[in-house]
Amino acid sequence: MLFKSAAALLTFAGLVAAQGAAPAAELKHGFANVSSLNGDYLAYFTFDKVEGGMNITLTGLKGLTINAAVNKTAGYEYHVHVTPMGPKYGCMATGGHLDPFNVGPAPCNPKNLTSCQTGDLSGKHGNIVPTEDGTFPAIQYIDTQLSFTEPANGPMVGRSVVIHNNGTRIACGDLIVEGYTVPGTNGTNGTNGTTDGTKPAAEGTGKSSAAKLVGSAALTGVVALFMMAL
Ligand SMILES: *[C@@H]1O[C@H](CO)[C@@H](O)[C@H](O)[C@H]1NC(C)=O
Ligand SMILES: *[C@@H]1O[C@H](CO)[C@@H](O)[C@H](O)[C@H]1NC(C)=O
Ligand SMILES: *[C@@H]1O[C@H](CO)[C@@H](O)[C@H](O)[C@H]1NC(C)=O
Ligand SMILES: *[C@@H]1O[C@H](CO)[C@@H](O)[C@H](O)[C@H]1NC(C)=O
Ligand SMILES: *[C@@H]1O[C@H](CO)[C@@H](O)[C@H](O)[C@H]1NC(C)=O
Ligand SMILES: *[C@@H]1O[C@H](CO)[C@@H](O)[C@H](O)[C@H]1NC(C)=O
Ligand SMILES: *[C@@H]1O[C@H](CO)[C@@H](O)[C@H](O)[C@H]1NC(C)=O
Ligand SMILES: *[C@@H]1O[C@H](CO)[C@@H](O)[C@H](O)[C@H]1NC(C)=O
Ligand SMILES: [Cu+2]
Repeated sequence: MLFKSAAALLTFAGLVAAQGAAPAAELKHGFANVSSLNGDYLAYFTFDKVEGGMNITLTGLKGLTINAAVNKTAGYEYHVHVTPMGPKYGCMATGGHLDPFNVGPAPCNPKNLTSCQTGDLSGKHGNIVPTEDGTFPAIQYIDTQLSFTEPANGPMVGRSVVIHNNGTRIACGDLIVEGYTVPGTNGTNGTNGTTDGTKPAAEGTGKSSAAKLVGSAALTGVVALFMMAL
């Protein structure tokens, strides 16, 4: 009798654990439609999970001309920033660079990824440098550090992408990952750069607040499952 109920309990616990551990749909695709307040600057990013990392493309560039660049040799920098913009606050609300390994703002050496903040895409793969005639080479590469699920304290869900001109944030957009809802947004997808993105800002190092929220949301889910089961 005792054994029976213990076995039943174990089976039950296993079932609950299996349900609790069952992941939502696998996160495979994301995008960020990046723009400035007035739409003068546009860029479309896609992020696809592939073998060995994240396949990133950058297309549809508009307005990021060589003449508009403060440093015409350097062009434009861009990064994954820690937080989404939210409905009102624009590029200034995006925090610093995604940096789960606490690398800090020292220059990134692309030949030594340990020296690079995970979100420092232009540091690792090169800036956006327009050609003299105002066109852009299509940008596509595989980043080996970015992941929708790793590391646990700083995956790239619930983030944003920001383009800078000599440091100044000029355009941004929330990073929307299909199958993932940013905690606290009640199922909405956030916004693109529809608010002021023109003010300069110091770059900080970004640690994940979203990851904590994800963690507590997952915990809430497990607790809810237990409560439902009991
Ligand atoms: C930004 O969002 C607005 C409102 O949702 C939409 O009309 C516009 O097309 C978006 N812009 C880009 C560049 O995605
Ligand atoms: C993002 O941009 C793509 C490419 O222009 C467009 O097809 C899509 O509707 C946009 N999505 C949102 C949410 O603005
Ligand atoms: C990455 O994306 C590009 C552009 O869509 C595509 O041509 C390429 O095959 C992709 N690479 C992998 C490994 O899926
Ligand atoms: C402009 O960018 C180039 C290439 O990144 C750099 O070597 C140079 O120091 C920059 N110029 C200024 C004035 O910051
Ligand atoms: C790579 O960068 C890290 C962090 O800046 C540094 O500690 C390490 O010495 C570098 N490795 C090489 C081979 O340069
Ligand atoms: C460009 O950035 C450099 C380095 O941060 C800064 O010293 C310089 O004043 C900036 N130039 C302009 C025109 O803002
Ligand atoms: C969340 O969305 C649901 C369904 O659209 C709505 O009924 C509810 O009021 C929303 N809650 C908040 C806090 O916005
Ligand atoms: C969020 O964006 C994704 C990708 O475009 C879309 O599939 C999903 O329906 C959107 N969800 C909401 C609540 O707008
Ligand atoms: Cu940035």
